[in-house]
Amino acid sequence: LRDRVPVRGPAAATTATLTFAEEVAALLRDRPRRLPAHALYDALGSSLFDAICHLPWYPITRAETALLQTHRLAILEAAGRRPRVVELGPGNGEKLATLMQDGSGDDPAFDVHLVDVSATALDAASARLRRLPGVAVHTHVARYEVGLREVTLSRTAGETLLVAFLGSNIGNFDPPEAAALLQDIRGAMERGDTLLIGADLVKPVEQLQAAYDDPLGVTAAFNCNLLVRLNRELGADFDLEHFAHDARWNSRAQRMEMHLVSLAQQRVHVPGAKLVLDFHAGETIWTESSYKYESATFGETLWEAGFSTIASWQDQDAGFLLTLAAA
Ligand code: AVI
Repeated sequence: LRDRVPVRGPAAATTATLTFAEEVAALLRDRPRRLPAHALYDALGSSLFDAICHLPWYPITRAETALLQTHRLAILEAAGRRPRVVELGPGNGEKLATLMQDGSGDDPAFDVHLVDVSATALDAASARLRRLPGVAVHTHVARYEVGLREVTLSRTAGETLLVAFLGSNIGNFDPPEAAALLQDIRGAMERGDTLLIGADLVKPVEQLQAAYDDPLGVTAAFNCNLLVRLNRELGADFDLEHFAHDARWNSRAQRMEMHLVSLAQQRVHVPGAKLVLDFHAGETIWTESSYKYESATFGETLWEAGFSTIASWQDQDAGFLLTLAAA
């Protein structure tokens, strides 16, 4: 999610040309006001996201890990047994570790490439994966499509590629951006390569609401930490007592939205972005979108980008779909 700027929602990532301060300035001036979703993942934000993944109300990670555990051999078999593995946005590396868990023995090492714009995220994931026997880890601090191209440039003849795009990361892109990203990924792959992709599905609103506004307040902290980050990095004076986490289901767009709501009329200074902001009570800063897919049509989304589904596995309780598709 940290590598493209969605069309209308909160920017999922920085562009190559804008500095963080410039990007924040442009998005906070916009109406509705926005902040870049990739900025959620500083060191504290990444730890809070890890905590979210353990919450009983956030089933995505558990469901995906269980599906990977159950189907790992089928996935690796279809991917060519010893594929070169690329993960886009690896998080803490746990999901890929589930897939690669026994790379030991006399077989050649699994070559694993991790791509993310955040060096901090890559450090955590590579440390975890390097502990596995028979796994050689390479990191690429780059936007997804750039890192993927780097990986494909060093491919050896006959080697197949397995691209992993897990954890519903696709959901953090607006549909046109998601389509363009999938096409970019397909463009970097060759026939015989495979894509392993997770997608969170539309489900009852109460479940979504609990997942994005959990009773422990961890997701609220994850969202509000964006303001802590702006205070630290851009010298802003956001008063955390005067903003609140707000998670809403947008049924027309089929997405959960995270916002930060101003609880009062107030003025905030962000000197690092040369901004003075006047908020009225109830005004929001839109920080993230999480699109939810329909299992019946996700295959079509992949097909339109040039992939054909090999197999898909669904966790019915969690409403989560893991799909293996051929390039
Ligand atoms: C990383 N991404 C798939 C998460 C999601 O569900 O959209 C980020 C998240 N936001 C709130 N909770 C988790």
